[in-house]
Amino acid sequence: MGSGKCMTLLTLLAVLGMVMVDKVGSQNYGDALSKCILLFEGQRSGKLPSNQRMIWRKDSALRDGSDLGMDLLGGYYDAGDNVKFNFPMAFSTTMLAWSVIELGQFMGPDLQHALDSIRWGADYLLKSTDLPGKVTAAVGNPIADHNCWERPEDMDTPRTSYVVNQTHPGSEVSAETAAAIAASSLVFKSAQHRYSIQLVNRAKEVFEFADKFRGNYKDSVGQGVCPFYCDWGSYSYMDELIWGAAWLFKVTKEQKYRDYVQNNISNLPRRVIRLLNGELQAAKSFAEFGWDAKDAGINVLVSGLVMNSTSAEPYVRRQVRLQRLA
Ligand SMILES: *[C@@H]1O[C@H](CO)[C@@H](O)[C@H](O)[C@H]1NC(C)=O
Ligand SMILES: *[C@@H]1O[C@H](CO)[C@@H](O)[C@H](O)[C@H]1NC(C)=O
Ligand SMILES: CC(=O)N[C@H]1CO[C@H](CO)[C@@H](O)[C@@H]1O
Repeated sequence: MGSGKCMTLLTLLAVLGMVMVDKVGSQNYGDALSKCILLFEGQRSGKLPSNQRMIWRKDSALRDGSDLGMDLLGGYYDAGDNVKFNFPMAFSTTMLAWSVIELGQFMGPDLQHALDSIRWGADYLLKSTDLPGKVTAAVGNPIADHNCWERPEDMDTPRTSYVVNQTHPGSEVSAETAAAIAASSLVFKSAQHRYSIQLVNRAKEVFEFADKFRGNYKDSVGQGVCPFYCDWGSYSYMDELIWGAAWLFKVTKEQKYRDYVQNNISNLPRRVIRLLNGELQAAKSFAEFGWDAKDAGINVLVSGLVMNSTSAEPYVRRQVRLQRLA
């Protein structure tokens, strides 16, 4: 693929961008939220269903996973690129599921589309964890992919599969995948009971793998995910493990998951480390919530679970230094 085609696309987008800036004036948040859910259909990878609303999108990446003898069709492309990064994809699925659990009753006709989006993510995450002791971390060589901007229907860059396992673990991607699958099981609990049970059972297995074989996936699959979606820092996966346990407690009510949250929450690193302008920088994580920092999300989720309990509260605490007054 020559750079000429890429340049033309960029120019076209720049022009479109200028036209659009002109139109931003009305503030129809309902419409914006509907389009946020529609966006997930535009990002779909694999074989598209007949009720696909963005009809200019076609089937793509139909051999994903074949390099490892796996079926990894489906899921979502990351952003403007055609890589499937499982870590942020799982986090998006968790958040879609949490939104439907809390606010689905207010979503009107978009509820069904939101459910379809969760199912599209959950189905792929089930495939990603189909082999015991392995969790898919990404599909598509990111360097080759980022070097040329092609539409997924035409792409000819290597669709390498990156997988973590027992000797090359990845607790952040595995625990977030467990969280996403657990949260999705709650969404489908009454309408699709058997699917929901399948999801709960898988979430438990994946969480156990994440906890038992600890490590950062950047040390296992390296350039398959880094520097794009690395979770930097030592024990940077601890927040995903606690977040995963909190979701499993919400879904199963099993005491061992609550104990896990309670016993491990004080071990959370209090800083997130990021790559900013080519340099690693530390920031406080207490009030943050995003794909690589779960602290504030853990507190909101856990507060709903322990509201009426009298035992010690399993919250992430702001770091307070006690000083002895002279
Ligand atoms: C885990 O993955 C690594 C690297 O991909 C591979 O070399 C190793 O053999 C795998 N281990 C197991 C137990 O599958
Ligand atoms: C806490 O107690 C209130 C009042 O009895 C109840 O409505 C609410 O559902 C309880 N919350 C939880 C998380 O158990
Ligand atoms: C690292 C760590 O402290 N892990 C502990 C988390 O909590 C469980 C009990 O719920 C312990 O078994 C782990 O050792």
